[in-house]
Parts: sequence; structure tokens; C-alpha cells
Amino acid sequence: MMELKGKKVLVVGLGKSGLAAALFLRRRGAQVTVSDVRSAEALAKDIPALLDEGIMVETGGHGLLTFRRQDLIVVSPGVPLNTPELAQVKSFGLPVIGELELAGRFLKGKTVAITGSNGKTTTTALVGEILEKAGVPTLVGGNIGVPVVALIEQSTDETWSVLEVSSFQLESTEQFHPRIAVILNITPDHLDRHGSFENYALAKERIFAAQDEHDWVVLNADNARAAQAASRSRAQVYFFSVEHSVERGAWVEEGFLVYRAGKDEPVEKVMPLHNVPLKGAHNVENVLAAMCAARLAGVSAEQIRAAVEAFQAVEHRLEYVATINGVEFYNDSKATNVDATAKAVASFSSGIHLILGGKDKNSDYTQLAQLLRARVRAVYTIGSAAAKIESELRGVVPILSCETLDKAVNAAGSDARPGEVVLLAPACSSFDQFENYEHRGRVFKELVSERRGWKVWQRG
Ligand code: UMA
Repeated sequence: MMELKGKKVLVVGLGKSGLAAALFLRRRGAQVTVSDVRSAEALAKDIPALLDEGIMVETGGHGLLTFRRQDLIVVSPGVPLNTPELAQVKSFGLPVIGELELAGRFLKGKTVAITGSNGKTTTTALVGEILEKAGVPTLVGGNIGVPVVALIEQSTDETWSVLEVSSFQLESTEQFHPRIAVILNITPDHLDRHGSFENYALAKERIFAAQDEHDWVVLNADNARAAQAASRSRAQVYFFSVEHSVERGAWVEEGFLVYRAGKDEPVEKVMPLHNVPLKGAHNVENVLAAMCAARLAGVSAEQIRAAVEAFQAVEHRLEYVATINGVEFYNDSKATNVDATAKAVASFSSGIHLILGGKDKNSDYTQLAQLLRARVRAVYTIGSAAAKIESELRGVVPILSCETLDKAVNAAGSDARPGEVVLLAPACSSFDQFENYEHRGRVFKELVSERRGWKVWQRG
């Protein structure tokens, strides 16, 4: 284990991860400094607690001298590794690791790590719930919202930590070693940060870089780039597929989700397909992946079935909000890339009024054209990506430029007829108009409730 006592450690970024990492490092005896580009006013709520702990704080930018004076640098996931100060100290040979790598070195017990372009939060929550219901001491964290470093103190040798891990976190790992690694799918996302699809895919593959033949990797056989990763893994490979059977892993057969531990093992019928409580074909993939991970962690098929059947959709992931005058409203604010939006749209057969837009990530919206033509009645654009979306989807379906979510909810809610759906699945990140996707989703839900109040009042 890494010695921290007396070490000079710089934490870059004072969001959730940076705050948790700084406090952890301090408690282990390190001399900690935190550096953030935001102003002291913007960070005011966290600074006093840090100073009280004896942590130094640099705000309003990253000072090269601050970076040079350290023995170790810990980066928050949202800080790109090519940030000039980081790149420079790295070139001097200073160790730079991510918060996940730091946490991985101290976390006790075993880990299931789940990555993918889409579905990772739902799958993480699901695996966490299956393990917990089966009586396994379980911790859930990572990109889902609780920094991994904040789980360390509660972990024991018996714990299974179920971690959602993003490409941002994986990019800066070295020894991170999950017992079970899951790659749900790899489709274009975060190209602004990673530069190319291949770099992004390689960051995801770091999830199994430290695994060996005693570990397991679970891959999506139906997603070309995720399946390809098998040839580079040293671990035992399990696949899942909604299209065909697999030698080891999970698939759909005659209306059942089934699992097989190996070629000569019996096929276990885990649960009927129609009992999957989550909307959309992509969620069948998430359940299959969760089944594999849970089975490998030693949970029985019966226990998996009971936990999956009782599972509720995670907030902001194709979350049902309300039905107002026969129109259903769904919040998929977590659809922050084109593929996630395609999956959300594919979950409804027709009559969709789709709210798109936010902050563009160098995405190609033309990929949605065919699906929109088949299922979407109209698109309502918001945010700074609106003009790009409008130009790329012109002529595909009617597009109404709304600028704000407020106007979009009102326009879509008024246009939609009974039996139709208003769907927030914006294909963009939220940072141009909201704090984060959770904030955007909550605002959407508030706007929908206001609409409900207004309609009831009108009728009365
Ligand atoms: N900052 C700098 N310098 C920079 C860039 C940023 O100082 O060059 C500062 C910002 O001013 C800010 C802080 O860094 O104060 C933000 O750090 P962060 O972006 O790493 O945010 P955290 O609050 O620590 O949240 C992170 C994850 N955020 C990102 O990866 C962008 C959260 O995932 C995660 O839940 C949390 O750690 C706990 O592990 C969110 C996310 O958007 C949900 N993830 C992406 C996704 O799902 O697509 C990957």
C-alpha cells in the first residue's frame, strides 16, 4: 500500500471527487493542497472546512509552482490530463494519478467495475441492489455520484464495491484492479476530451488492464467495439447478448433471460423477459450484464430474479414523470450523447415529441435521422447546440427552436396528443444552461408538475 504520511500531495479540482480525496489524504497524514480554476467566491462553501483540516487551497487558476512542489498529484475526473500544468509536471516525472486510482489502492475487499458509453449507472445500481439483497456487504459508488475514495473507510475484506467508472476516471489508472470488469458498450462520446473514438475506447479498456486469469471480464457481444476488447483481456471472458446464445454468459432465449457458466454447464433460466421492470431494449442488455456480474460474484439465479423484479428505474434515466391529459412525460436527462438519445427514442414506437440540445460535444446528430423519421413527431431544441442540431436534422422532422427547457416543455406539452410522449433525451451535456444533468432533469420534472397544476386548474 502507498505511504502517504508526510507526502506533499496536490489535488486538482475541487468538485465532489477533489473534496473527498483531499480529506482522505489529509487524514492519512499527507500535506495536502487543492487547486481549482474556479474563484474563491464560487468555492466559498467548501474552503473553510478544508482550511480547518490544515489543507491549503489555491483558487482562480492552477499555478505551475504549486504543481511543481509536490510528491504526488491526484486529478479529479473532469480535469483533462493535457491541462498544461499537468502535462508539464508529468514530463518531469512527477506521478499523476486519478481519484479512482488513489481509491483503488486503499479500498478493501473485491470490486465489480462497470463502464460503457450508456447504461452504466442503471447497471451499477442494479448490481449493487442484487448483491445487497443477497446479503453481501455492498458499497456502491464512482461516477454514479459517490467518489470511490469516500468508500474506503467503510470497506472491509468481505466487502464487494460496485463501481461505475467513466473513461475520464479510467484514463488516469495504473493498478486499478477489479475482480469483475464490465464493458456494456462503446459508442462515440466525450470526443472533445479524448480526441478520437479509438482513444476513448482505449481509455475504457483500461478497466481490465491490471486483471489476470483469475479475474472476469463481462462484454457485450452485440457491440462491435466492446466485443473486440476480448482479444486484449487476460481475464476470463463472459459475454452477454440479446441476439444469440453465448458459450459463457447471459442471453435471451424463448422469452427468458438465461445464464450459463461454461460450455458444459447447464443453462439456467433466470427470469422471464416480460418481468424486466425497465423500459427499452437497452435495459435488457443492462440486466443481462448485471446478471453475469452478480452470478460471478456468487449470487444465485433466484436471488437475482427477486432483486431485478423489484428494481425501480434510476432517476434521470428514462424516468417516467407523469401522464397529463393522456400525454406521458419521460425524463432521460442522462442521455448526454447521441447513442443514449437513440436508445431512448427506440424505447417508444411512435408519437414522440423530443427535446434535444444543450452543450455540444462535437457530436454527429445526423445519426439520429432515420430513427427520428420513424418515431418522432417533432423536435424542440434548447441550448447552445440548437443551431447545429437544427442544421444537421433539417427536413427530417419538424423542428421548433425553443432556446430554453421551459419553452420546450410548454411547446411539446401543448403539441402532443393523448397517447403520445414528451421525452427529454437531449443528446448533449447540460453545462451551458444547468449545473449538471441532474439539475436539468429536476427542472424538467418541476416544469412538468407545474404543467399538471395548470391543466387541473383550467379544467376545474
Ligand atoms: N476543474 C479545474 N481544472 C480543470 C477542470 C476542472 O480546477 O482543468 C475543477 C472545476 O472548476 C470543478 C472541479 O474541477 O470545481 C470539478 O471536478 P469534476 O469535473 O471531476 O467533478 P466532480 O464533482 O468531482 O464529479 C466527478 C464526476 N464528474 C466528471 O467526470 C465530469 C462525476 O461524474 C462523478 O459522479 C463524481 O466525480 C464522483 O465520482 C459526472 C459526469 O458527468 C456524473 N461524468 C461523466 C459522464 O457520466 O458522462 C464522465
